[in-house]
Amino acid sequence: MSNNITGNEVIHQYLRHNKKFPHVLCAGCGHGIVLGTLIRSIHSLGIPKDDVVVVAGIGCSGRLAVYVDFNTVHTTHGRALSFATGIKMSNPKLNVICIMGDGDALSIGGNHLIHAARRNIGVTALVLNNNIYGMTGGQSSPATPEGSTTMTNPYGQLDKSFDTVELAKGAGANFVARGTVFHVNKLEKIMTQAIERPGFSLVEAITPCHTQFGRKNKYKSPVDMYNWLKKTAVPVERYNELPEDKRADRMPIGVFVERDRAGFEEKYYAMQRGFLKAAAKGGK
Ligand SMILES: Cc1ncc(C[n+]2csc(CCOP(=O)(O)OP(=O)(O)O)c2C)c(N)n1
Ligand code: SF4
Repeated sequence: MSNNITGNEVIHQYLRHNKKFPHVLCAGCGHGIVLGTLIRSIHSLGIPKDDVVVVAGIGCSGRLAVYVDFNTVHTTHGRALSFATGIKMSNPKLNVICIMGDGDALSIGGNHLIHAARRNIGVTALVLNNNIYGMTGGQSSPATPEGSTTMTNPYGQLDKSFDTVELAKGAGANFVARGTVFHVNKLEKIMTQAIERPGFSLVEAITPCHTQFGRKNKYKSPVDMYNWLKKTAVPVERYNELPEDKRADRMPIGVFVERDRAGFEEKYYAMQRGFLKAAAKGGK
């Protein structure tokens, strides 16, 4: 894979051109930007395609796995992290990257997310948060903001939404970050750091779904949604200095946690080596 190319040429080297296109994403969808960012991160790290496994659940976000020429698994809704855990355990040398929507990761797959973070399995989890179930027609997800309108909450969402970053922090992930598809260079940097770090890394990528979320709320066009990201997102360092009353409509982005706990697979194989050594010496 040549490193002397730039821009779109990089992305084109990693796509399954002859098999899976045209893609299914709506015009203005942010998911493609996340995929481009992921490809550029992997390219900049110089990781060979064969050493990457992309595991995705079901959803518009889940479709991303089928477009890229890595080892890919397009698996069941909510179970991407279970498959990813198995793959990482069977071959820890692989870079295993999970792509999940907010419905996929926080609702049906929420339990897997908590425990993957707690276990600190060496997987990079990308949560593509568009605040809605995009593929199935705009049902509320656990990331749908309180008060917003959706197909299943036409009079306004009453539940408080999950804060993905706080959830992953609390569950014990080694690396937790948030970016947006508007701040694409920052997102790429974050993703690169996430892939490099051992143990469980979670990147929440805020990505607009105008089709199912935006137009039911105050965003008349996809451009309005990107402007919303531009206006709302603030680097976490600046956010922390804001007085409480100025934080309400702002969303911190950046890196929230960088820990150095050994990944589960590292601990498991170290334990196994210990047993084998003891057995070779005639012990138990
Ligand atoms: C076990 C199971 N339950 C439900 C579905 C239906 N389903 C497919 S995609 C989806 C939601 C997708 O939303 P999200 O994960 O947020 O991804 P997005 O489409 O927004 O990218 C649902 C409920 C399914 N395919 N499998
Ligand atoms: S429905 Fe939403 S998430 Fe799905 S492709 Fe369209 S804009 Fe993207």
